[in-house]
Amino acid sequence: VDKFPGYVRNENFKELTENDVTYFKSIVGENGLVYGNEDDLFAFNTDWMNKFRGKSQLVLKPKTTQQVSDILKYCNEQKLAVVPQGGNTGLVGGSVPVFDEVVLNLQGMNKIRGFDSVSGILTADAGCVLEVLDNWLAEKGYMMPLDLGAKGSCHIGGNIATNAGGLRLLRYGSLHGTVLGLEVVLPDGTILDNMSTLRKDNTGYDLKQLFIGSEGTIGVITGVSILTPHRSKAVNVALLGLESFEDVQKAFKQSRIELSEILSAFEFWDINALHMFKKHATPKEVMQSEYPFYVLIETSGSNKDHDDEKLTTYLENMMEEGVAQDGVVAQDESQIKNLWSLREGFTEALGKEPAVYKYDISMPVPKIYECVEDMRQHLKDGGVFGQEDSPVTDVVAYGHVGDGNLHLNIAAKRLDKKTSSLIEPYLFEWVSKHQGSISAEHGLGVAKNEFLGYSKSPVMIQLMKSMKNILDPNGILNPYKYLPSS
Ligand code: FAD
Ligand code: 2HG
Ligand code: ZN
Repeated sequence: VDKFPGYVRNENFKELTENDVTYFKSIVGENGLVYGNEDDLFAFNTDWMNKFRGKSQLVLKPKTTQQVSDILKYCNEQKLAVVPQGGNTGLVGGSVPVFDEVVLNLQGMNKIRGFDSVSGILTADAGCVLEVLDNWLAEKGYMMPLDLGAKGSCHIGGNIATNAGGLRLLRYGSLHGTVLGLEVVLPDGTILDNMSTLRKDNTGYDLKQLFIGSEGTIGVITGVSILTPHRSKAVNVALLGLESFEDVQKAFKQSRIELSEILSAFEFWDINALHMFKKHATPKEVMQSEYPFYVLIETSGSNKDHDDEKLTTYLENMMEEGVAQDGVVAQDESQIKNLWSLREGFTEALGKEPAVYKYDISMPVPKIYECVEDMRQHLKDGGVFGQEDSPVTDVVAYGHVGDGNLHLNIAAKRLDKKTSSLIEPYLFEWVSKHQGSISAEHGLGVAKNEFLGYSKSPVMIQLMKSMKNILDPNGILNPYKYLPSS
């Protein structure tokens, strides 16, 4: 399967030689690389969705910042293209090579560097797995400020490189706020030590911000300083069943008033998402009947009685006012886990479909479901959805309501040109018309880079290209991605 149709290898990049491999061995040692064996290389060449696959012959696994620096210095001099890779859970094809780029995988850089239990500031290597950090912090009464379904595999460096949002952004904010400092190796090998542990520092341009969400195109993140919140003593999770997206919005608006400071997540999914989950996994039954929409609400606070009372009153009000048709509160840890695993399980369930067109868009909250309904109708009108033999089998919606972030997933029997040309650029035009973003949290990679113009002006794109040229004049870092080719 040609996973990168239409791409042409940049002939300015050198092809890997035995001499190069010998040189890399002198940096990372025999055990610090994977070379030549297709089977061993497969997992590093293939993305999480099995949608994109490159042909790299070499994976390097440095253990120190100095090794990363030595590798990049050499690659830059030799014009060897490089793909930085974390846990390889990205959903836009950014973490795998397009052609024969060297994979620079950060999994060997997994040490916690320090923790200040007064301020809650954690410093760590970029290759630390998010869940490992979270479990480590749990013992100290703290938690990571972000959480996502891929926590067991994704790296904190990968999270920062993609500016991942996740399930609790509503409460703890974006990485642009919680990341206090970064250590980054620039494409020429220069180590940029910006590992600040200060909450406040208004001295000069805030350079670290440039690397948050830069998807490995201007530097390799090797170290992270991040502000972590206290782990809440009392956590509640409730599930609501609702009739309409109008009601989802009412429930959200009211949750901000009634649950206010203890609200830590407000997630939604539609009945199609539930059916998709049920098709590929067995959820623990939590509600007797099915509803067109579901909302998962999490509260996190310091006083269980206080939180219980608030949540119960909120749920009673929602039921009395007819906003929610049904509501349950998880009674223990395992029920909380079940509800979250249902919400976090849609991506994996969809991954079991023969093909999925995946979109991650943001827009004003009232527009979210209009977008889904419009797409369903558009695909029906286009003759690819709604009949027994249609290629599209379902249009599934879920997402982070609190962030105005919709995950629109179009399941299909196969990927075909007619369907994809009906979806793109139609969807991006729709999003742009409603002042939205074509990529809310997953980034651009190779899946969305050519459509950047729907979310950013020509002046902004030109400035981005100029910045890329300043930092990476040879264009060795993560080529063919992120910025539009023309
Ligand atoms: P990778 O996939 O390895 O890399 C992603 C990008 O970052 C690539 O461009 C890569 O080149 C670059 N990169 C990686 N590490 C570095 C580094 N150290 N320095 C420089 N560049 C680097 N995303 C969300 O925002 N919210 C979610 O809720 C969410 N849920 C997910 C659930 C599932 C089941 C899955 C599979 C993915 C989900 N994602 C989500 C997408 C994804 O962005 C995140 O999983 C994560 O942030 C990627 O981290 P990673 O370490 O796997 O990075
Ligand atoms: C989520 O919120 C992730 O579950 C993945 O961002 C979204 O599968 C998706 O499209
Ligand atoms: Zn998400």
